[in-house]
Amino acid sequence: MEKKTNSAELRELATEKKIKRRNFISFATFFIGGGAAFGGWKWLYNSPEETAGVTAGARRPLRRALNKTELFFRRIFSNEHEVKTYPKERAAKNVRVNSDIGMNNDNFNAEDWKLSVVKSRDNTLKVDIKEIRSLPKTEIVYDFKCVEGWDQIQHWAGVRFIDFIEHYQLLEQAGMEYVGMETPDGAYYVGLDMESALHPQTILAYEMNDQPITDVHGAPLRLIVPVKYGIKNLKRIGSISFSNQRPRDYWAEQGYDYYSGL
Ligand SMILES: Nc1nc2c(c(=O)[nH]1)N[C@H]1C(S)=C(S)[C@@H](COP(=O)(O)O)O[C@H]1N2
Ligand SMILES: [Mo]
Repeated sequence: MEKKTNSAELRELATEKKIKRRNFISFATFFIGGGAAFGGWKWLYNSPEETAGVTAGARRPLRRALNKTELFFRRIFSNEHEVKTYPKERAAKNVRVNSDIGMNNDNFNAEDWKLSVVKSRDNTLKVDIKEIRSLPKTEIVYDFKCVEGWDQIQHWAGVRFIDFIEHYQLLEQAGMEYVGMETPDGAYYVGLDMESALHPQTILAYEMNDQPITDVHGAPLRLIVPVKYGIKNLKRIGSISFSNQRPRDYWAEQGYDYYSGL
């Protein structure tokens, strides 16, 4: 009887100790873990901002993580991945007009517009719209998506960027990592990774619904890059350049994702 009580007591004591130990462990975990989280946050908070400008000054380690996921997605959505296309009848007749940055320049004259293709620092190719229209034409009907939350099935036609590259023998330039495009006045500008620029569905478009592109939609030539959100689809292209550094990008400077892929 005594013995039983003793052993029962012992067991009780042992359980109590276990509970205490557990409590200790969970408290310790809480404090150490919490401390680590706080330390981690402070580390992130105190780590240097990357150079402001191109990516709106995200903390460097965060940007590294973002760049890693970006690379991951770039591999998945390689050029074998094509966006869904639709029959022409599905295309919107009233095509939505969004923003018009870089398109209110009174000095702009569509008649003497020429596309500047910067081949190197002192070699810029000038191409007029007639010449661009004489290149092989590609059409696409797909769901255009804006980050603001709307989408619309639209019909565009023009020359595939990859065909343009081949025609003007810009393969050396296409070996670089990025393409930059800007409006003639330089007020709107985008940077594109080369994979997306050379994607088989990426076109320099001069027609919408079988008609020359209207002013508000980016006459005489705009970018249609279906693997990206609308923000990257620059209207009224003035110049195209190539580089291994990220070209400046209007919305990335405001904090939007540089890649902006779909
Ligand atoms: N030059 C220029 N291109 C631009 C823009 C702009 O403001 N200026 N807005 C972009 C955005 S946010 C979208 S959604 C599409 C809209 O094209 P749309 O007006 O033909 O619908 O153009 C893109 N290209
Ligand atoms: Mo947009």
